[in-house]
Amino acid sequence: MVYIDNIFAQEVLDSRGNPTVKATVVLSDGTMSSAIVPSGASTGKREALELRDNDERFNGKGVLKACEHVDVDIADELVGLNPYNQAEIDAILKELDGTDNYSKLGANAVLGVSMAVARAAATSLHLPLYRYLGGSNGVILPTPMLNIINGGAHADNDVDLQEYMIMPTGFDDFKEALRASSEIYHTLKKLLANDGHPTALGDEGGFAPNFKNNSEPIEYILKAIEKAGYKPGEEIVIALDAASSEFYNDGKYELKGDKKILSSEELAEFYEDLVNKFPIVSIEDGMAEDDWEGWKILTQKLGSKIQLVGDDLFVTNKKILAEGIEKNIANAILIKPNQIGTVTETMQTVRLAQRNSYNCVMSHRSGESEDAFIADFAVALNTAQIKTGAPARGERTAKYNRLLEIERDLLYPEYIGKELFR
Ligand code: 2PG
Ligand code: MG
Repeated sequence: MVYIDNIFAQEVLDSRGNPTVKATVVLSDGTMSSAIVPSGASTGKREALELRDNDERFNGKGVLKACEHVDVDIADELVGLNPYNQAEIDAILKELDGTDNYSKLGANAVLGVSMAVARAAATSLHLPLYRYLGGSNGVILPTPMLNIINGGAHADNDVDLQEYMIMPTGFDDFKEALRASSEIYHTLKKLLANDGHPTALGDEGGFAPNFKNNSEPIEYILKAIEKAGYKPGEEIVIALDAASSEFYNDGKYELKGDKKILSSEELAEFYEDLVNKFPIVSIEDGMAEDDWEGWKILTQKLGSKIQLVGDDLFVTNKKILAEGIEKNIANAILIKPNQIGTVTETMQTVRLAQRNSYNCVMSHRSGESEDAFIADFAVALNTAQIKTGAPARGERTAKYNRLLEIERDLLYPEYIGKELFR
C-alpha cells in the first residue's frame, strides 16, 4: 500500500515578487509532487488566514512560519497515511488546525499540502490531475474571463473598477477562443499606444493606463474586438469585476474616475446603464462584502439579466454561500481555493453552488505562480468558467496553456461558451 513518506515546504516567490509557500509531498512509491499557493491583494475579510511572519524579512511578508507548520505539525500528522483519500487528508488538516479560518497553521500552509497531496496521488496513479479529481465526468473546458484592462488594487491608475474582462463565448473550442482573445489583447495594445497611452501592465497582465472614466475602458475593448475582426456581443462578451469592497466607505461607493459618490441603489443604476449600453454578461462584486442590502437591490435589478458573481462576498465558503442562496443574493460564485483552505472544502462549495443553479467561476489570485492547479481543477469540477488574467505573463498563460493541453488530451472535450448566457 502506497503511503505518504515525507512532506516539506519552501518559501518561494509569487508573481508580484512576494514570498509564498511551495509544499512538496513524497510518496513511498517515489512520487514527488509540489504545489504553490497564490495570494490576493483585494482580499475578502472572511477569507481563510494567510499566515505571514510579520518580521523584518520581506517587509513582514515572509512565510517561514507557515513552512515550519508544514515541515513539523502537518508532516507529523500525515506521514504514513493513504494519499488517495483526499477527503480524509483534508479532514485531518482541518482538525489539526482546529480553527474555522486556519488561523493556527495558516491557510497557505494547509492549502499547499492539500493540493500537493492531490497532485502526488494523481501522479502516482498515472492520471492527469483533472481526471483524478473529476473522474470521467470532468470534460468541460472552461470559458475564460480574460482580464485585459486592470484597475483598482491591481494597478496604479485612476480606474476604480478592478477588472475589465473579455469572454470568448462564441467559439466551438477553447483553442480558437484563446486565439481570438490573444488577438484582441494585442489589438487593444496598439489602439492604446496610438492614442498615446502607456501600455505597461497591471498585476494580472492587463493594460493599466489612466482613463477618462470607468466606462472608457469598455469602449476601448469593444473597438479592439471589432478591429481584430470579431463580433462584440456575439463572439466576445464583457465581464467586470468591480471589487467594490475596495471603494466602499461609510455606506457609500466612491467612483473617483467618474467623480461620483453613490448609494447602493445609485450604484446598481450605474451598472444597469452599463449593461444597457454594452454587451456585459457578468459583474463580480458589484456590491461590497458588507453591503448585503445593496446586493439584494442589485440582484433584484439585474439578477435575471446577467451573471452576478460573489467573490469577497462568499469567499468560497459554503456556509456564507448557503446564506446567500437563502436570501437570493447574487447568482454565481467565484471559486478560489485559498479563500477556504483545502481541495475538499473547495469541492463542497462548488457542489452546493451547482445544486442551487449558481454558476461557478474558478479563479486565480492577483499574486500567482507557475502552478496551473486551477486549470485542472476547473475541468474536474465542470465549473465551465475560469478567470485567470490576461493572455500574457507566464503565471497567467501557465493556466491557459494547461487548458490547451487538456483539450488536446480529451477525446470529447466540451466548450460550452454559447450556452452560458442564453
Ligand atoms: C479578484 C482577485 C483575482 P485578488 O478580486 O477576483 O482577480 O483579485 O487575488 O487580488 O483578490
Ligand atoms: Mg474579485
